[in-house]
Amino acid sequence: MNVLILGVDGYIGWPLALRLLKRGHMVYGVDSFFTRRRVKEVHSDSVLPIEPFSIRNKKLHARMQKQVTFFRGDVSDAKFMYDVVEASRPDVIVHLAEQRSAPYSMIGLKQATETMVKNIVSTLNLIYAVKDIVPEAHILKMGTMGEYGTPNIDIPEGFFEVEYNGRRDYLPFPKFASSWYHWTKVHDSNNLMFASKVWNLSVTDVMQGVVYGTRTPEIVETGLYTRFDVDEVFGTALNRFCAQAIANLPITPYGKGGQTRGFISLEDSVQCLTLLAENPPDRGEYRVFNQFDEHYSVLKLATIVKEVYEEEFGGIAEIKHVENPRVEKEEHYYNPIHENLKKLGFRRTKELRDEVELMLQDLSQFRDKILSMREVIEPRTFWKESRGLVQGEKV
Ligand code: USQ
Repeated sequence: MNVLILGVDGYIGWPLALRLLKRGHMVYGVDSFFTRRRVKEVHSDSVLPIEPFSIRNKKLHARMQKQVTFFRGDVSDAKFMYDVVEASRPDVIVHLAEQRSAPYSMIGLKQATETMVKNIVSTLNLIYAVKDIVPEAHILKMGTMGEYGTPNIDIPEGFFEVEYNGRRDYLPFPKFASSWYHWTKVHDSNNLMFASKVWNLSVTDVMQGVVYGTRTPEIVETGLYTRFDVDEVFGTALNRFCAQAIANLPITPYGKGGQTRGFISLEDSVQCLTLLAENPPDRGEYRVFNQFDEHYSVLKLATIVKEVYEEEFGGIAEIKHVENPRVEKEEHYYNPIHENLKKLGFRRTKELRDEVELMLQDLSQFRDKILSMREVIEPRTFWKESRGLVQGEKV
């Protein structure tokens, strides 16, 4: 297949490109290096070293005799999106090119606006480019489990049967996100569902949980890491906890730590996206997958990291409940259904504790770098304090 990956320089985009190349697909990739720039802006860096894309791609060629056909640009620019789709004529487009940090979107009005515009407009551009150029192509779009929020009932995969005032229907499940970022994904989902109906487009909307991990087999084979963020803006829970443990910094469940989310390893995320790309929906079908392996509370994860670190690395890890910078439930019911990927053949590749041990091993080489980042690791983006219009700032 011709696969176009939007966001090919990212945490998931890069390992996905390696996997699809290995499986014999032609891989086109797009990136504007937005994440690299914004991570710098918050004075942080990827803990695992990553080289500029052109060098990464050259090394990939030297090691795998294959590489990504790369286009540099911003997919919220419609002309650029059309040009790339025209040049690559994809069978499937994997859209990972959105601003993906909830805290970033909550820093202030400027960041909220940037997240809203870039995310929603990029998906709209993709919809139109596919409709006009490759109407049979499959749009494989990264959404998030965070679209659903944490309702006090089970969460189905996108749609559910509902009875109201004596009548029944099969409707989209209500969404209740908890950051501007997560809301952009809700808006994208609505736009995709509508576009699929009007123009008969084939869409897979992936409600993915929090991803963790440092490795996929291709990363190990090529020695070419993917980025790994642990700062409070771009780092995510389990990745941060492992970095905190290895650098002897306190592990930070926010508030009570009962916040429960679906989690999936990087390897399994790549496995799922590959399965979905290779098993497209019917023409005109809009389908939803809840993509995670297991759900855990953040306190449970903090405890697992502490135990693995103490058993395998011989140190002492401290768990410190810090003030929660977010507005979210810290104790709640959580039971999302996740059967559809299993029906396509998804099987977990590693147990969580084994993956945590590998992460700790990989991160142990970069202990000093993590320590030098301690200030940006501590939470400081408080939802309640999100900045409004600042004089002199261009929104
Ligand atoms: N959390 C802590 N301590 C930390 C960091 C986070 O307790 O040091 C808590 C948060 O308060 C939250 C939970 O962990 O309750 C998840 O936070 P996160 O930063 O790991 O993930 P989140 O902000 O939800 O976003 C991440 C990705 C996003 C993706 C989403 C999937 O950045 O791109 O869409 O995970 S999900 O969470 O299922 O919506």
